[in-house]
Amino acid sequence: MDSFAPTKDDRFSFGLWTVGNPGRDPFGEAVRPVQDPNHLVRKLAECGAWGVNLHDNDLVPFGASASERDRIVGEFKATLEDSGMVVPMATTNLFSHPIFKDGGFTSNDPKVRAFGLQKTMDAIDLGVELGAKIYVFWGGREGTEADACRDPQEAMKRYRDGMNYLCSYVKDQGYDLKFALEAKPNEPRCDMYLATTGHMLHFIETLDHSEMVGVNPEVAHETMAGLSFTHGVAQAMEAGKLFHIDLNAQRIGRYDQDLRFGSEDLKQAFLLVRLLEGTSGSTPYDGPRHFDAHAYRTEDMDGVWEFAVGCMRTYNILRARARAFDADPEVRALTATITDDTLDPLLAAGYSSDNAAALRAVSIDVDATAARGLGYEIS
Ligand code: GCO
Ligand code: MN
Ligand code: MN
Repeated sequence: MDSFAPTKDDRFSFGLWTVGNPGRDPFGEAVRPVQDPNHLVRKLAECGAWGVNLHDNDLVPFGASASERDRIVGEFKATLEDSGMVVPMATTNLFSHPIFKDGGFTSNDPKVRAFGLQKTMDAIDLGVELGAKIYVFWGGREGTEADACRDPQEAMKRYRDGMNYLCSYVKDQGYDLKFALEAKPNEPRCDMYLATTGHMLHFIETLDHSEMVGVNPEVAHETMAGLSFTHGVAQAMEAGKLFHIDLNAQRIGRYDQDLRFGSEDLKQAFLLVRLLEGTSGSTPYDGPRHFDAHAYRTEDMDGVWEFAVGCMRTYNILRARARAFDADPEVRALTATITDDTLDPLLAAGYSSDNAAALRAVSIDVDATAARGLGYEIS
């Protein structure tokens, strides 16, 4: 019995575009055949996954007729039912079709912006029909190469108008759906707007219905920018804005590698799982554990399923390690809160002129405090 084998209780999900990725890259053709979405769902269920996520066109081809759409969706719903799988998240492909070559919501052309909204409203209807509660926005083409083509301030306004429009659409339909915005610094554009989770967190606060909008941070994207993913996720959690997460692996300073979770920078992966699981005592993340990763291009479909199980097992192994770490008496002693009977109440009371006078009157032994070793180096 493999105690790290994934189960539905772990709430692991994969995008259809992840395990279905045929391995095409800018330099080479597909190395694996295109997969039927229904087959992918059944295989994911066998592997121990709980959910499957999709872009509109991962399931319904671009330009499909209404009757074709309904037939495809009907068959997919039957497959979900049979395999006991759910669709926790859905999203729109606003990057593949040439019409989006210079952006969807931020394009200079009102026809493109209008088409982006039309396509997204249809895709929201599809996601809700399949049971999705979270709707992701990754602005794959929202950015520039020729940066003088538009005032980046105007781009922010258009992005905001698009989000406000779609929030109102969801409310008007009475859908139980939240939005999660996914940042990326570059690729496929030279520079993308709203480049990091931090940018997103501020942007969200400028929206009309900010309460229904959070973030979908991705390991690879913050790491591309050389940032601490764990810190970005922690800030989102503390703000109550971690609605979804894209787990994978990445080396700093490269193209978006979307590698198997835990296959690079194990320490960051460990710290991330520790944070999400709240093993140090903080409030855990309660959303889906979603993998937005691709199997190496060296693999056939057997390798893809090994990769999928590997993502989930790695998470479960790291969760066990995080629990053990935070239960370790040595770790507990090192991370225990330092208490001070005089200073704690004074700091907690916040500012008033009396409190400030009392605080200033406390004599702190600066040299002794600075000289104390913290003991983080353990051999
Ligand atoms: C990428 C992105 C995408 C999005 C997906 C869902 O860099 O390719 O991470 O995979 O996550 O489009 O919005
Ligand atoms: Mn990515
Ligand atoms: Mn992603």
